[in-house]
Amino acid sequence: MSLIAPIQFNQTDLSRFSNVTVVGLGVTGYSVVRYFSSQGRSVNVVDTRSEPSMAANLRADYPQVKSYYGDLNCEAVLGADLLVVSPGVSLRAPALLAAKYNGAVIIGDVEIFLKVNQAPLIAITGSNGKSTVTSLVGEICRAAGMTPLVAGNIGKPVLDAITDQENYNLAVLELSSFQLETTRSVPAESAAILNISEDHMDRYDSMGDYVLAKAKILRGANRAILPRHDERLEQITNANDVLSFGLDQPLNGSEYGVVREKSGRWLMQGRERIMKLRDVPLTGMHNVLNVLSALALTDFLKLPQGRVIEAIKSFGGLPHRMQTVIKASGITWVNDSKATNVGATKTALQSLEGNLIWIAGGEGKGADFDELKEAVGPSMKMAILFGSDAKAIADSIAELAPISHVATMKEACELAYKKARDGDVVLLSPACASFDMFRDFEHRGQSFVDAVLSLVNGKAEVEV
Ligand code: UMA
Ligand code: ADP
Repeated sequence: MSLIAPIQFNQTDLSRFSNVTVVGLGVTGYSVVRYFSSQGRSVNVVDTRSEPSMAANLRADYPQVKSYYGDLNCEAVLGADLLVVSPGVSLRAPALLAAKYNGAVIIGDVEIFLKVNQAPLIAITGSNGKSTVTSLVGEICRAAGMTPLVAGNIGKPVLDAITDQENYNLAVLELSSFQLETTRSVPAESAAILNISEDHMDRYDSMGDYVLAKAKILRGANRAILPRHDERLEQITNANDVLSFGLDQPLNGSEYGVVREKSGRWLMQGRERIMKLRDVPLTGMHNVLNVLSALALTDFLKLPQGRVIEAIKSFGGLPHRMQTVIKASGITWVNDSKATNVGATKTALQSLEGNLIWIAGGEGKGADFDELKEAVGPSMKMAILFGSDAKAIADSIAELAPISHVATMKEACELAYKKARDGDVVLLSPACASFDMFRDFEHRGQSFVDAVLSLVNGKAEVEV
């Protein structure tokens, strides 16, 4: 059975459903409960954990909501006519398949949002760069005087904006492949697939399934924003317009790119210069691609260009993405904890100069770490590995760099501190999810920052 099974739900009116069950009680599930409750509707909640993260909030704020914890295989799922499923829950869970067989409709929070949202929509997906581009688009629109809602996979559940009656005149949504699985189509003014590289292979049968989930973002879009020269993506859109971005020269007004002139490199739309590349404050050419895609995504709004450029110039990026923590004794410590897949780490390794000590590992989500080989060169002094897939990474790069295994982030940083010399870069870019050792990527990044600052500021003792 395909994971990307068509969703049967095609009515604006949710009132035809009398038995609504919210599956998963994280931030999404809780926001769905809030939304239905604000409409005077009752729902049930199910979760496989015995004490889900929002259970205490539910008990305090919605004591009337019936909860079923520990197993999805319960009457609330099997007897439901509408299941609103959180992105982290696989649609292949046997209880969900059984409910679907019994006739239940399965949707996600984004599908509900899209039915009630009145504002123009910009939608963004991709394997990497989603949060960076989503935030930048938000900043550009804000600088141009708009009031954007920035929500979705970036961390703010979309329905909260409706429940809280937020005032916005543009919705900028980051959408994950999981969220797109439970969404029928996305009526966006412009929708981007930033890039595709392997991720979440523990949830998809193949890259084809993953690409298809991502491609849903183009279904219903007026304009598709796509990377140039990606054959997989070029053929899957039927949007009215396609704008492309890439690091090569753009040939016409629907292409964004880079041109080298005597005065330096310029970001261009067709033959029109937009801004000098050196005025982009973010490091790495992947971030130039991110800026170009943000320009393409906002093209339809025809915003004042001066404001747009100012917003880009003052965008410092998000924490935990190639963030310099400190430069001390000639050593640069970089936190790239958000690199939760091989593609992001490959980009990080390729964009840094100088000798490198690389800290990586975690839960690999079924990834093929051989992909990293081409990014591991002679400048890598050592790789320090931890977490459940440390051995798999070590197996892939064994002949390319010296490897040390450690048990904790503190040990990793202490070892890097001992080995690093003037001019070296110490990079945390795990290529893995964090949940085997940390709450989330922020917790992992903060553990790195704390350990580094403690070592550099002399608070921690290390035998050198
Ligand atoms: N759960 C089950 N059964 C399962 C799996 C999960 O009951 O088989 C329960 C868990 O016990 C937990 C709840 O579901 O109580 C968690 O739900 P969730 O995993 O959907 O997480 P939320 O807290 O609702 O956060 C989700 C996104 N999480 C995932 O997609 C895994 C957040 O993206 C997103 O910010 C948030 O909605 C708001 O839209 C996080 C993420 O890691 C950052 N996304 C992935 C990524 O970026 O790679 C896709
Ligand atoms: P996402 O929301 O898709 O996870 P982020 O903007 O949070 O994307 O960045 C996640 C990781 O991907 C970081 O390590 C970052 O340095 C890297 N990254 C950002 N943009 C790109 C890109 N265009 N191509 C490859 N890697 C990228």
